[in-house]
Amino acid sequence: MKVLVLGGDGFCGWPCAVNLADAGHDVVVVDNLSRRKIDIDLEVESLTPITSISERLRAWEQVGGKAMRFVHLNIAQEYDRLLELLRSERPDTVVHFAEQRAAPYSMKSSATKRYTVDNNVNGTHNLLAAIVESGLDVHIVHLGTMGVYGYGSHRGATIPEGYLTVEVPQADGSRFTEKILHPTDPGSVYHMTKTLDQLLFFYYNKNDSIRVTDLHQGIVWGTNTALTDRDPRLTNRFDYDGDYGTVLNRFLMQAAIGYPLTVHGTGGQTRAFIHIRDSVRCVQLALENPPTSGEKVKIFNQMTESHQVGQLAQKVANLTGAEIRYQANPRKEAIENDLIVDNRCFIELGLNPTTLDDGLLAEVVDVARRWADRCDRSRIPCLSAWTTRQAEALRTHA
Ligand code: NAD
Ligand code: USQ
Repeated sequence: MKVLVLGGDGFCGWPCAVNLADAGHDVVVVDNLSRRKIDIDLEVESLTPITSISERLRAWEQVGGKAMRFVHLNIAQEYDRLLELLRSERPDTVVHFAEQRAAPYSMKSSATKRYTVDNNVNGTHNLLAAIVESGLDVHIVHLGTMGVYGYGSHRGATIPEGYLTVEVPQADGSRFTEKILHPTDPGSVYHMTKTLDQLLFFYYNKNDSIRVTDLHQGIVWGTNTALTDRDPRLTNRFDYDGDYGTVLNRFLMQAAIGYPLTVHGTGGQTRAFIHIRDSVRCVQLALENPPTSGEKVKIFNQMTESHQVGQLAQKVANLTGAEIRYQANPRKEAIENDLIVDNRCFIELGLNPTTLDDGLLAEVVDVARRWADRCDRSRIPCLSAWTTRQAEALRTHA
């Protein structure tokens, strides 16, 4: 298949691109390198040293990988070039990772809120409009988030894969049942953009029969896959800072450098997780099992397990001897929540879930120890507060 990987230089996109090339697909990586520029603005770097995109692609060919091309393009701002790219490449599938993906970054200031909305919503909409204008039958595989369902109000119910069956009462007392998009409950401006993406897909699928698979992915942990491990120049990024680092990788990295594990609030927040190797595998499964013509948007819950943040910290502490430090929560989020998730679609397609075993956790600690001297400890605290109330709590408990 001919595949465009939008955001193919990023944490999830890069291992996905090499995996698809390795599986024999004809891959074009499309990225505006904005993630690398945000690192420069924030004065922080990936814990692992990452090479430039051209060096990555050269190294990939030198280790025998099927060649990939790179197109530097901003999908949110360069509509005409995006349309031209679709017309010239005529892809079977576009895998769409190209969004600003950090909740804390999206909540830093009104400038980062506006950037996140402009970038994510325009990017997704440009892609949909360009596919319609090109007249091509392209399958979009989009990386969405488990966060669209929200955390806190499920009251023990299992979260279905995208659609909820509801009963609607009528004036005469009768009821009819309907399958609707699961109600959304975003917890940050970033998560809100993903709920807007979901609506864009719903509309373009209904109006123009665009084929879409929307992957509601949990928090990705780990760093490399067998393919990015083939050569140091292929190494994947490892975000650890308070804006871009995600919880489990942060805990593992903090344990590696002897920094107390930063649990927000009580640690009662439950979240869904998936290892980077499974994330890559899921994207391939979604791409190779597209919706049929006229089928409604396929929604898969791309996660393999749920954990409470405090229990994760305890697990990492047991493994490494790290200290745990509970801190004021910079986020406005439920103190505690349950999370029961249906993920049958991927299991039925053959996913064999990688779960949180000690060996894999230790592997991440080893990577972090190896690059510990690249860590800037001053960038570890999460300082992006959701409201002035959280900002005040951070100041008082600092
Ligand atoms: P990332 O920031 O590492 O990668 C995103 C890539 O997209 C970057 O290389 C960036 O330069 C590029 N990009 C952003 N805006 C662009 C634009 N307008 N035009 C072209 N390129 C653009 O993020 P990631 O962790 O790889 O996440 C990828 C996708 O997966 C995101 O959409 C994110 O919401 C989703 N996701 C990530 C996680 C996670 O834990 N990392 C979990 C669930 C879902
Ligand atoms: N948390 C801590 N300590 C930390 C960092 C985070 O306790 O040092 C807590 C947060 O308060 C939150 C939870 O851990 O309750 C998860 O935070 P996170 O930063 O790991 O994840 P999140 O902000 O939800 O975002 C990440 C990705 C995003 C993706 C999302 C999937 O950055 O792109 O969409 O995970 S999900 O969480 O399933 O919505």
